Amino acid sequence: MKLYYNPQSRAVISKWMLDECGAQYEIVPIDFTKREHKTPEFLKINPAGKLPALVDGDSKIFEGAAICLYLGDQFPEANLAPKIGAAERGRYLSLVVYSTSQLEPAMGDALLGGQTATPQRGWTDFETVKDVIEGELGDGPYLFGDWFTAADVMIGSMFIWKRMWGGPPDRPKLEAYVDRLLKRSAAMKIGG
Ligand SMILES: N[C@@H](CCC(=O)N[C@@H](CS)C(=O)NCC(=O)O)C(=O)O
Repeated sequence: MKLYYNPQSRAVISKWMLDECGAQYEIVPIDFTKREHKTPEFLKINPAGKLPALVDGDSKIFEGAAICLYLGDQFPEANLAPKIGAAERGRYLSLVVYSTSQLEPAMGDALLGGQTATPQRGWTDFETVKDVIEGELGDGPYLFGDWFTAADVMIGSMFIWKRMWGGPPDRPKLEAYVDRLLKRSAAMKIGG
């Protein structure tokens, strides 16, 4: 497997997932300043010209959520994803997709200053998203109780990123979740 990577990009999330899977992989460094992510060769891997991107044999996967879902299924021995047919599968897929479709843009609006949420826009405001995540976390320690899954990689990475970005402390339950995630030996490292 090849992970197209820049340490200052969302590719750090895919790297975290690869490490949790115990995967053997090669890092292909991408220099944004040289626009290596816009070359014709790279656009054949990710037509959107963005990181992360993963190549596994003949499979080319882009979008961080898709990469996480793909790896969760490719490494069943890592036990990071409910199997097809399992009762938890639907909620698992929902949480992974939610991470980039609602959590990430809502967090972006809150931290970077965005438009006011409208019901038609597709994602809500950050406080509502936090209500949802807190509810899904329940008593934890992870989104599926004691079971750490790729949903924790995708949802948790957003809150880890927020802490490292230097945002104000969040709700205690979410900060405690970040503390737990960062104690994992494979935990995401930004800039590493
Ligand atoms: N929704 C995409 C977002 C990808 C994305 O925006 N990546 C940024 C780096 S974090 C990028 O490659 N930016 C360079 C550019 O768009 O030119 C995902 O989750 O994979």
